[in-house]
Amino acid sequence: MPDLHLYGHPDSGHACKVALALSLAGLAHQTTRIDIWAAPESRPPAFLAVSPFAEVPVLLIDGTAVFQSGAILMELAQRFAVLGGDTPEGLRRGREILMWEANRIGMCLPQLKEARRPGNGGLPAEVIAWLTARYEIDRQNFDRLLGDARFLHGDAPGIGDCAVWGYVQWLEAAGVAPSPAMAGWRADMGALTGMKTPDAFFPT
Ligand SMILES: N[C@@H](CCC(=O)N[C@@H](CS)C(=O)NCC(=O)O)C(=O)O
Repeated sequence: MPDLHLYGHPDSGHACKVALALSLAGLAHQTTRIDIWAAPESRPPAFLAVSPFAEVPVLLIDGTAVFQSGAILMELAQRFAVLGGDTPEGLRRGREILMWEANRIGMCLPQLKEARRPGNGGLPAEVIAWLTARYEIDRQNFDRLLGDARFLHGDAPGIGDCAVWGYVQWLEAAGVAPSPAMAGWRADMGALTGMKTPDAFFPT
């Protein structure tokens, strides 16, 4: 079993995606919490040496660094044949959901959440309205992607579910609401063995 070491922070939905995948797949790993609110240059040298943009998440696999949450999820699915990675169809589904999430949900919910963080200067009202309108389209499309299934990968969760969970776990903090189907999916995700709070994923 390779040595796995995840750098992340509980406020990072991108890091939570990877922590959730490791947990659901039962892959033993170490974590190091990186203070993403501190100046990048003040972060630990060992982390700065492996993270090209000083961002989390980074996963070390036997000392080899992989960055970008979607790339890490694909690496885990393929290398360990987990979370959809055990079949060509599951891998394809994972790639499709990951690309969609990164281009859509990942381009509005993080910004909406950050705009409402206490102490943040916020964003102009018209920017909030534009991001919210984008999210509302994403919510409709989530419902289409889920269809009648329990998870985005079907009967069991896959890397696509982990990717979407990253920021959909925080809809209320972003000032938006789930569709009924999305609310049901969140409840099912929340009940999974292996689901944890962000703080539990990245203990101090
Ligand atoms: N596209 C990247 C996004 C990574 C990212 O934006 N990480 C943020 C936290 S969510 C970060 O490390 N911010 C600290 C900084 O930029 O200094 C991914 O999918 O991993």
